[in-house]
Amino acid sequence: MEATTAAPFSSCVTPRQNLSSSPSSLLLSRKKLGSANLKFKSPRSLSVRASSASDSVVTLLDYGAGNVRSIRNALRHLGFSIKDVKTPGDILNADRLIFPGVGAFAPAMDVLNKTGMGEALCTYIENDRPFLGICLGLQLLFDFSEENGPVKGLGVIPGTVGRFDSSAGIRVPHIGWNALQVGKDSEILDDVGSRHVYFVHSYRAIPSNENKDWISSTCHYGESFISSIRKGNVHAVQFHPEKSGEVGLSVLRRFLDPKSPLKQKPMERKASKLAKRVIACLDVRTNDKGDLVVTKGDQYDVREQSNENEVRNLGKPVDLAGQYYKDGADEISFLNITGFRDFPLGDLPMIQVLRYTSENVFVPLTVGGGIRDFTDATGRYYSSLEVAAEYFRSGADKISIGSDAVYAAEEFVKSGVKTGKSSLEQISRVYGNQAVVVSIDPRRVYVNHPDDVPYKVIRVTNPGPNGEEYAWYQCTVSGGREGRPIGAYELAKAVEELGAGEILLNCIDCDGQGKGFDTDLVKLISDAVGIPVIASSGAGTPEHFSEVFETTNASAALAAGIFHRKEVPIQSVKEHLLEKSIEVRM
Ligand code: 1PR
Repeated sequence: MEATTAAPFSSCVTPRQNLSSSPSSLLLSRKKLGSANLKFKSPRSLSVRASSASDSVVTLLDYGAGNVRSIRNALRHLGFSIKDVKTPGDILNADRLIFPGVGAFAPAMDVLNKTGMGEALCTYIENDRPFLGICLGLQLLFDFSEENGPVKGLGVIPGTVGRFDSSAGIRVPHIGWNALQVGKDSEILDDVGSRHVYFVHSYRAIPSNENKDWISSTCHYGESFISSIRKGNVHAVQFHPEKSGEVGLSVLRRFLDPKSPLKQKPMERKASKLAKRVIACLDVRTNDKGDLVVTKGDQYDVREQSNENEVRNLGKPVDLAGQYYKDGADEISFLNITGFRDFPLGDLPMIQVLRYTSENVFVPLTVGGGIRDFTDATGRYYSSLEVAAEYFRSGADKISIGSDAVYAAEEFVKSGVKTGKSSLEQISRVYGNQAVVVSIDPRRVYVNHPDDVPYKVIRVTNPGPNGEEYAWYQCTVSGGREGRPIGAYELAKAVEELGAGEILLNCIDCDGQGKGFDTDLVKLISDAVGIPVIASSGAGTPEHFSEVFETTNASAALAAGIFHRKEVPIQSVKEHLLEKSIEVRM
């Protein structure tokens, strides 16, 4: 059967570039194909899988807009070597091409148009060559995107990419593990079955009559959106296979080697919706001997109560992260807890930790600590963007900002003006808000009356030491050392405005206590903002996780001590949540 693309390829047409290498003889160049109303080649007619000599090479289109380290690591992990696209000819000559689009739609299209890569991509796809687009690499195939637009896309698939509608009561960005409704002969999704895969995006392609022939799966988040397309050898997915654990790796494997056997056993439980995430957090710092260790505080005090008063050492960061990945953590966070005083780019071991971890851990990695503008001892100035860029290059999927976000929020609350200059705003603008977490370190302050302070005050479930019925949550900086004149509520609302995509909500009072999350605080913040909130601090039992999910709108819950001390395995937490009918990824 010959399928026809309903839309002409007009938006593919860019000023013709000189292709530095000639197309393979098996490829029809766009010029030869000529007409705008091109017929899509039948799936098998031009299907040419790589010969055995090049079977282990995959061509990667990385136009330099962000972190594609994760996909590189996943491909290497699967035994493939990577050939980078340097010229449009490299696209035309590829045996199989992966396009992990990163960044925003408009700048990506700009690069594709200016370099001639867009046209080469269209030709490659028209010729039904093996192609896998990921995330933005799916969206760019459509006619238009509303992201800072409308902006014209490649026009391979008819339809539009638009922002999720948060007025429908959903949190945007869509972050986390969601279920697919897999349609016809998806091939690369054969192993996904009823499992969750990892999404992180604010824009989505909308299913329509015009593009229904392309759709191989949809996902539900407030509404149905296109989670993957397939026509012949051309595939694209909105989720991140390189961040979807073993299931995601099998999606990549099935694309690279369609004959590879199915690996996943059938699931007992069917994934049906966005899962609540369970996150393992590693507070990392150098101990007095100079080793980088995972440590853990009691209310942020990470030193042992012994004569030596040494930094508590709970293990090696890379080993522990690897273990938590195997145990089923949905995400792993590294917090460089002395980053506020030491310059993180001077902390090469931390960068190495990230690099090594990302080679074997295929769930999202967040790293925080010390993200701010900095001038080193030699007078060299580093912008916070450079610090974040180095973290992203080293394998982070998201960065988390603590102290610097407090200063930015204070300024914004005072002036009502967005300067665009804060680290939060700059990083969010360049990498997208889904890549920016704000970590809040609040401390509970009891008051007798709601009017006692100019901050949001709530009635607390458990009264204070002197019977106080109210409290506000004071934000701190420098690892809890300094209280600031802003509450967690005011901060959360401000950082959402400034471009945060997610909030990591700690609580100094509960940290390391094992008595449960501060559900008053988590409820306050998760009801105040429209971005996902991660509840943190105080987990001691699996029941604490179900409690926080049942009583608040938290999207994820994070713990440290109970996992490090092996008191509660991650799997026990998840099994308990399932028993309570709370959807989790298994
Ligand atoms: O201010 O941008 O340099 O970021 C510093 C980062 O380091 C912040 O995210 C801050 O939360 C973190 N941090 C600084 N000092 C400490 C400390 O403990 N002395 N750790 C610290 C914060 C809190 C949680 C912890 C949970 C769960 N750690 O992340 O993992 O409370 O613990 P639990 O399950 O054992 O109760 P910047």
